[in-house]
Amino acid sequence: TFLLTPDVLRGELQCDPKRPRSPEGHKGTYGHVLTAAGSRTMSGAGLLCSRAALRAGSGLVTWALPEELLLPMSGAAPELMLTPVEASGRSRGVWSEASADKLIQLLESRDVLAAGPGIGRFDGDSAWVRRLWESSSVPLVLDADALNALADAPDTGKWVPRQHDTVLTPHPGEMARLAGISTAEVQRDRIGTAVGYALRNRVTLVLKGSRTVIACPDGRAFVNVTGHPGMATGGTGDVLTGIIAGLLAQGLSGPQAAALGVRLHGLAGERAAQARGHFSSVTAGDVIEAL
Ligand code: NPW
Ligand code: AMP
Ligand code: MG
Repeated sequence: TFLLTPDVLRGELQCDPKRPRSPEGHKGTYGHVLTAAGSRTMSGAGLLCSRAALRAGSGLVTWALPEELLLPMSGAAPELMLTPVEASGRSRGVWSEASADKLIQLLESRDVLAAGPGIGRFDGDSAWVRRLWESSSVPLVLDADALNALADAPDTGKWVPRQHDTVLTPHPGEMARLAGISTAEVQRDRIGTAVGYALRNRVTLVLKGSRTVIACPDGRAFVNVTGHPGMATGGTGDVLTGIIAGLLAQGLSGPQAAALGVRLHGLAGERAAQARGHFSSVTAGDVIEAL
């Protein structure tokens, strides 16, 4: 277990926090993120996640959202491309199991999928997440409702193992659902819980909260020291998901993107607090702007 300092990022994780860009690079060089996020009552989660992926440096970002949100969200961030996923009839404005097929098809020309923020719960959602887990051949970041679906899914041990990086970003409540223990038990042993889950499931596990833990599939753990309690505000987790996806799109590995993303997210929160004058006033949108 390491404290996550710039030296540890460079040495242990072989990740240069000031990664240079090639002068020859173009938007295709820096990856294309697909975000699957937002629903009728939580469109903001999708917008924050998608904008954060752009701000983290991804060349292109396409936001997949329920068809009902397409018009209301067009123009909300002109840099984003929007693509509707099927959500018709009774379930307009929300996600359905059929959305997974559309996402798999969209991933044929995208480099990373970030799924979960603001999606909500729906019937059959564990089948949806299994389809993404087994059939997407790109790095995956799962957060929020994608994690709740994963927690509900039966027989995850029998799923086809993923050949690409998988990053899970639970807060302690989501971690408790994933591990089948209480939130208090998670908080009593944050490092042990995160490392145990990462090792058993061969994923990078980001256990959020004060002193976020990044646990790698090889058993190493990193403890972040940036950020502040002002970041305990709606939408900051959705922003982190977008940042990690944006870094994966630029070629970082799961552990590198998770560790650098968590550190930068906290530093951006600190800058936003300076700009606002008090940390209690920081909002998730401020964190994106401070990046
Ligand atoms: P308690 O109460 O302490 O037992 P949920 P959510 C726990 C979307 N959003 N330390 C805590 O449990 C998300 O993306 C949309 C300890 C808490 O009550 C999701 O899709 C927004 N415990 C959806 O909302 C902005 C902690 O977990 C419970 C903890 C639901 O996500 C907001 C809450 O977890 C939001 O991002 C900590 N640090 N953190 C938008 N603008 O569209 C959490 N807990 O039930 O999973 O609800 O996180 O609000
Ligand atoms: P979520 O609960 O998914 O919205 O994520 C909340 C984000 O804010 C995560 O990145 C947490 O690590 C961060 N956060 C929440 N509370 C604190 C805290 N007390 N100190 C530092 N960061 C926090
Ligand atoms: Mg969240």
